[in-house]
Amino acid sequence: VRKPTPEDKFSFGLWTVGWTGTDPFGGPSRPALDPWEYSDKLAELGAWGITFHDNDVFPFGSDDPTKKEIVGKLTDATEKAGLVIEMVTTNTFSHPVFKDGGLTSNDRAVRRFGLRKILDAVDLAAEVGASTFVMWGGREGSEYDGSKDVYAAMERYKEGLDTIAGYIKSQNYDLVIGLEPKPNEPRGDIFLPSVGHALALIAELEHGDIVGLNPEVGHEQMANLNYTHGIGQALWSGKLFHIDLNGQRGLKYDQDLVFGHGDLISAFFTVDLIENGFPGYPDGPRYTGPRHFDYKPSRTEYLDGVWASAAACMSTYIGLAEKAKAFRADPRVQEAMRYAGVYDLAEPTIADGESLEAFRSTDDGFDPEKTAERDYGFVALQQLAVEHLIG
Ligand code: GLT
Ligand code: MN
Ligand code: MN
Ligand code: MN
Repeated sequence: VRKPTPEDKFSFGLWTVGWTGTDPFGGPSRPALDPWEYSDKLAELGAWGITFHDNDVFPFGSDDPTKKEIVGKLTDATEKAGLVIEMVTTNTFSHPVFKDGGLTSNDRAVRRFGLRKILDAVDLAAEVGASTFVMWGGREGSEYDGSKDVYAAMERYKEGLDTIAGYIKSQNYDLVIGLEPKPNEPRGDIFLPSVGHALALIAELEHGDIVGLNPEVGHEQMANLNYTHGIGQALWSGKLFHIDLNGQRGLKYDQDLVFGHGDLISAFFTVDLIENGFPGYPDGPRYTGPRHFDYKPSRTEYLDGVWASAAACMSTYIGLAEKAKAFRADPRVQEAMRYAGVYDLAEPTIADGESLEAFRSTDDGFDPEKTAERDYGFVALQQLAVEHLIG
């Protein structure tokens, strides 16, 4: 597989390579570096951009001069390395003050503090030239149904999001918001557990036009959902603003594995959709944003393993993109797709200008028994994908 270049638009969260291995059962298994040490190394590996939470860069509670100094050091380093800071987000989950959430905490003083912290991070995002502002509400939720008024929580979520989106507009910031769904962990149940829930909340917002999604592979898979379908529907809704690529093996804790180290065939079709678009719509909607990795180098790895795992994310993506191109270009695949009716689904069911009356009374000799004998050949099509993948 070829080496990554900035044209690939690969980006990484500072918290990904920066994860020191701390988990609920043990402390760090490797040292924490300075933010610019991570960005320098990522640039060297061929990444195009980085992303971060406010507190990946400066500690919670830092005063303004401290923030300015540290952010300045980081932006100097990214400029020198030719890296883009494409996304910024807020940490409203680590400090215990957020143990019941930031925007939907039962404690109003916490909500007011959380919203101020998020607005500060919006200013920071604009200042460093980010184009997306991600919001993962990891602590928004509950363990016990009796502890949370869900109606009120949705009201407060909406109030918070509209305040933030309205502020972005009032400042003319070139920023959109990407909501990141997750079903659980760290809360027993997190609000906006899936792509669909987030889309439904966005539809209720006053400033929903600049609010979309940042779906993560593993988060949909933790809910036993299909990631490729999730981003497909988000694309159809015009709401796929950003993506978090990683790997997850089945219904367990959030593994944040290297992209492709979970469900490889699902990763193949994810890349196929991102790179090649919808088969029936050659000029249809495409995701053109960053290929952003949100993974964790396993706790067993020391620093060499950290860099190897970051390189692996990019290498896997490039390899799958090459395979997906070859898959779509293969005449056998095109024939199998035709046989399967994949392209036919793009044709409207009722013809243009056909009245409902005419439609309902048409007897075009349709024979359900005969048509039920149709062979779709989906298995053969899938086998061609597998052969491309392993071949
Ligand atoms: C945290 C979470 C990720 C989110 C990050 C953005 S923070 O690491 O597990 O999935 O994308 O807030
Ligand atoms: Mn995750
Ligand atoms: Mn995570
Ligand atoms: Mn994520």
